[in-house]
Amino acid sequence: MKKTKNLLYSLFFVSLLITSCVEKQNKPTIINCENNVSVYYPLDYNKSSHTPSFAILNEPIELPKVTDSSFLKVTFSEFTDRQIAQISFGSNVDLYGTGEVMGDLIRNGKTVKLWNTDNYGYGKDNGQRLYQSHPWVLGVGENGKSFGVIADNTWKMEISLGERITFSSEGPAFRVIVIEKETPQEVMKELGRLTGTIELPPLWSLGFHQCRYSYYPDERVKSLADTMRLKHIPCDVIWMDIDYMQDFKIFTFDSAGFPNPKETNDYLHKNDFKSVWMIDPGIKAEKGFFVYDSGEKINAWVTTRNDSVFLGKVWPGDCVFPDFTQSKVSQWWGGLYENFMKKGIDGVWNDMNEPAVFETQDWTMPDSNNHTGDEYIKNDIHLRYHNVYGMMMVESSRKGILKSNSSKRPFVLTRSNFLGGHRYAATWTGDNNSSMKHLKQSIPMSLNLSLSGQPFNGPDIGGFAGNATAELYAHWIAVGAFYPFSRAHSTKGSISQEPWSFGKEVEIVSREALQRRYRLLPYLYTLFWESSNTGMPVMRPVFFNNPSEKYLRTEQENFLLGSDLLIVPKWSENSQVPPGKWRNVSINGENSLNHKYHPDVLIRPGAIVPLCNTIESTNSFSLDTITLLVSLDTNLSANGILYSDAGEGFQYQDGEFSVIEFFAETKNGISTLRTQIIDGNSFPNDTKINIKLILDDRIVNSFGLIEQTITMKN
Ligand code: NBV
Repeated sequence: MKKTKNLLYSLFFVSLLITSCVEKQNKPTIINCENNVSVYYPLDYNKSSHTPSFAILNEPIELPKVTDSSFLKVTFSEFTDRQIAQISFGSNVDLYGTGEVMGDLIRNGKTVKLWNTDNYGYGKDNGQRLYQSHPWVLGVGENGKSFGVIADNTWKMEISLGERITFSSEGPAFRVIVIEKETPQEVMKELGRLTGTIELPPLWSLGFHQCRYSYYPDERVKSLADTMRLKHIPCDVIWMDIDYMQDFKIFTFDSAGFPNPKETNDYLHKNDFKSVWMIDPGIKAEKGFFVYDSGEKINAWVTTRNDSVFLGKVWPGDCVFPDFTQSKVSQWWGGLYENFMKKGIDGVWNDMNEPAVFETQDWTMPDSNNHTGDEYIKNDIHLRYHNVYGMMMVESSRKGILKSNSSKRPFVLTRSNFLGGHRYAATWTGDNNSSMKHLKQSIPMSLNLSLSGQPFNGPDIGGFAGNATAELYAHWIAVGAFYPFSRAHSTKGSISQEPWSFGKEVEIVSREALQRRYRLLPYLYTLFWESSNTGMPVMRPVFFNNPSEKYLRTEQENFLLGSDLLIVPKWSENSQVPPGKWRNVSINGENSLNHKYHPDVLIRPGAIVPLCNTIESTNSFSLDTITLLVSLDTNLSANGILYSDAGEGFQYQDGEFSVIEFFAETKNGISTLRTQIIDGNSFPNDTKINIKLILDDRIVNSFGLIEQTITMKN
């Protein structure tokens, strides 16, 4: 009796608590749109707290009739301190996405904080909040039928993935956009339509990048470049970290270490390298420093709740922070790149843009700080703009860099970003550790970033914090050659982590690994072209091959590069390979099967993959001779595609490109290969083609010219 009474009391108090916390449960207004997109608005939606949308570039187009045929149910509820949107999706759905996260590829049961955080070694909060925020979930049902959900909200938020998807935000009520499609690929393409896709990157940025915190002084940079060439390690880019700056002041050069950056860049260019230099958002608050003085003139800074300029400590000491919510500030910021790029700089690295602020409780600026805004972006507090601070910075950087030289494709790398920010910058996954754990983690992390609309991404190869061992580095470079963004980086004070730092064996592994990447450039570049057209990721989870095969859904060691190559790292333990005869291929003469480090590369049955010759820099990239890896399917046929253009500049927008399709088939023991130029007007018509027809027990080699029908006897 006493027990029942107690239970009744507790029930009474719980319901009291619930009713006092929940102010309203409300029924959304549903707008059905084209392409199976629906937008759900909560009752208290206030447009001005969320527009313009940072994630959405192309607003969904409303349909005249409301159908509400969705199998998903979206509900909103309002608490005193938070706004919640919940999406019920039924059972047996695997969830992915949620951006840059630690943990498994499958996100069911996980909670992620969307609060961009400088998270060294992924140590804070168990890595459950990292440098970027992507309020996006991809759901894949039992038969492959899929959906995607965007919470169109920049305010501080949490996503938890239980029986329902719950977005819980500390800001005002927000809208939810739902995409429903037959396959996950279709969902990704729709995400690409709504958020926009990447711009075609310069070809050189798909090469290998060598970085360290920091190569100093310029002579060390030059000797690094010399060693790369001397040892024939394929490499395109050398990176300058903060120590090139004078007293960490952005847009300046250390007079002792980098007295003549133009000459350093000329040297790199002469040796077929490009250079990328770092720019942080924190500006030393020092009268007489030209960046500070010019920003001061236009009141460019983020202010405190009391309207005084906010000062925060970063590398140079007390700093001010550009307030990118004002267009005049973005333009001023973009303009700073003009003289900078004139020093022969090819690309820019925006770091610390969460923004990271030292000696503060949460390593960033206060939520209550003020962003002035203008007629486009509303004045509001930092809690609203924190997650898009990095995105606004890279948008301004990219536009400024493009303006400084409108005939070159800008390359910007960013640490912080937001859903949709792929339009402006490629990304790396911040300060990982030199550990096997983080090498393995890099695959699901890059995959979920890719599934969150960020195709151009990769981690620090070798690991940033701590010291790599020979074993770790060899494994990492061997797999890292297949990341969409392939850059080795390491921190100050760690041992050297160049391809030759761990002895002869690892040097050879590194060379071979990067030779594999460089030979795959025609295929890789075609994938980036596809991504820039459709939003499809470059690096894809294995289940993309066959979304209705449940056993592929958890695979997070192997991954697909495009749809035709499966990368199987040597450390993978439970390799799940899609159905059909995926054949092991040698990309550059190597035999991965008997190799300790090189991942196996398996080609999809029915695929034709184009390769170029072995090169050490994309400066020597040419399609005068190509090699086609041909793997027939059970119908004894295969096809493939190759996109090519100048690899730089924008002439491709005026037709200076080509798209070629290849078809192979075998009939009565005779195989034929046909090529067809299907678009564009700039393919060299005397391209020589080497064909490698990969059969179960041997490879049949043949050759011919483009546009000829080539026959071979099996
Ligand atoms: O600029 C120095 C580093 C950089 O190398 C790294 O890649 C960034 O993630 N930066 C962070 C600041 C300090 C790190 C300890």
